[in-house]
Amino acid sequence: MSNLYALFEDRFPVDLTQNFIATKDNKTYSYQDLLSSTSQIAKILSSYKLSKGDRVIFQVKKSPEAIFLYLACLKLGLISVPLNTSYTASELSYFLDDIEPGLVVCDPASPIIKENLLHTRKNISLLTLDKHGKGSLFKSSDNISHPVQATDVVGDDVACILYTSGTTGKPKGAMITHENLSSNALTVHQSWGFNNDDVLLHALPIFHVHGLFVALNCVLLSGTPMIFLPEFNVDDIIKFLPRVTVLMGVPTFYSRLLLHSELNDTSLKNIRLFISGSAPLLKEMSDDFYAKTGHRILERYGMTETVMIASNPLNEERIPGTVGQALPNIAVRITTDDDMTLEAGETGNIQVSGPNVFKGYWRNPEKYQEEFTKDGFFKTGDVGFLDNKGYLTIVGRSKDLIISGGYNVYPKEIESIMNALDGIHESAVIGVPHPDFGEGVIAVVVKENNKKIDESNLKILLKQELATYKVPKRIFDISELPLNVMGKVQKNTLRERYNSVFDT
Ligand code: MCA
Ligand code: AMP
Repeated sequence: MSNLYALFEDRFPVDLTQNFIATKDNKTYSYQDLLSSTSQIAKILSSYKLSKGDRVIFQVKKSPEAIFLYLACLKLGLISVPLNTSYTASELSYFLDDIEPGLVVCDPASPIIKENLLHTRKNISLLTLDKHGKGSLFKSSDNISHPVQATDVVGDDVACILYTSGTTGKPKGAMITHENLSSNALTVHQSWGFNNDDVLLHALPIFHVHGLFVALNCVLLSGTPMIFLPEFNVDDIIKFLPRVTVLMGVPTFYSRLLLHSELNDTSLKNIRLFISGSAPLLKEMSDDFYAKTGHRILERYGMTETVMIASNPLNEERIPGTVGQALPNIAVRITTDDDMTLEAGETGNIQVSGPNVFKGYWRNPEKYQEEFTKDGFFKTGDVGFLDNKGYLTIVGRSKDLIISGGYNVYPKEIESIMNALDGIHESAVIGVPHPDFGEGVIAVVVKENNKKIDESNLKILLKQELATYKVPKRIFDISELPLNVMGKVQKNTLRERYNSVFDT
């Protein structure tokens, strides 16, 4: 079975009246609703003369209908390209040009509409979908009567393109296939013991691997319900926790939960599993959470290009500070810079191979070649070591990347924008410890001719270009950047100097 949607459909509960989604305001959608809404959207999409392999961008708020839209794309063999809802017009322009979609579905308040971004870009259809699941997407459905069959796809066909940046600062579209997703979905579903009694609390965004694939796949393969919250809000999490068995989140979810006075036996009464990923979960935090709740958070490790790579076990020992062992059928090795495999205990580059590893970067074959070894392992850009039992510890990254609250921020992208601003000679963007987001983004700038730069004005300017989570939380003046003998900015020196700016 190659189409991921067909795999899901095969696992739906026999009784289709069972719940698939319950929303924050207690609206429910059954598996029957999923089937009919997905078919209805598939009919609408097919009336737009889209064919297999065409791209559908969606930049929409989180709603059950957004999930049905994604499922309809899978069903038709269309390639979904979900985009962060906080992207600005200039960020969106890049994606529109790079991906050349046949259709864009966006929120009515998106810059795509407000700034008329499709005006000069021809042959792109536009539909809207708002946070209530309403919009022009549904307007045209009434007079379409023909039924729509799932499109035949082979496992190697691309299901989704998700953007991830790089050291060049230009986002690259990672092409993730039906096989990547199906194999990984089956693996984590089994490894984490998902079963008919589970109810997932879903509070993640649905434009990334974590919320769209990892969480949703486990629900759909079990044919069970999820409580689907529009965003993370710690009071809502506490309110809904007693109704669920599993929560998946980034470390910030757990640090905020730990501070909540109502994290107690009542709120935890039905929970069997807390899962964390997308960013490092500090050992101390894991220990504090264990001490307070009796639950050892299961930490796992993944990437956009590889979906899930490694996980702490469900039933064996979960070792805090590690991301566990390679998942079944996935190989993880540690190497030197010239790809020689290192022994247990030795620190080096983390490389991965398996059916989970993506197909390539959209229209960027050179970049794809660079990221693989001669024998076909993907270079993650993460640095770590394996112990004798195969547990992986991530100690850092060779890539210049900041992970803030589970979102990736690429310094190069921000530096390029800052350096082009009037009055800035050069800049360096770094991540430093942040009590809530794990790492907080800060910028250090050298001004041109001692011009005065106002921090808040600079942030306003940056917000016009960048999604808010990328905008440095603090900006510092410096007379010159510390350079090494090669003329490269010594970011470690800067990180040491500004290490405690977010201390409370
Ligand atoms: C929001 N802001 C942030 C972040 N989120 N700034 C830095 N880092 C963030 N993560 C900005 C807001 O725009 C706002 O800016 C200000 O910070 C305060 O927002 P706040 O209300 O505190 O934030 P929030 O709305 O509560 O969001 C925090 C969050 C959210 C719940 C942690 O960022 C989140 O849902 N993160 C999950 C991301 C995720 O799903 N990552 C998975 C990637 P202003 O005040 O200026 O307006 S997939 C992946 O990494 C791999 C494959 C994997 O392994 O899973
Ligand atoms: P992304 O490019 O958004 O897919 O982010 C992938 C990156 O997130 C990985 O390369 C890691 O650097 C990081 N990451 C994901 N899970 C973990 C984890 N459990 N611990 C540490 N880093 C993680």
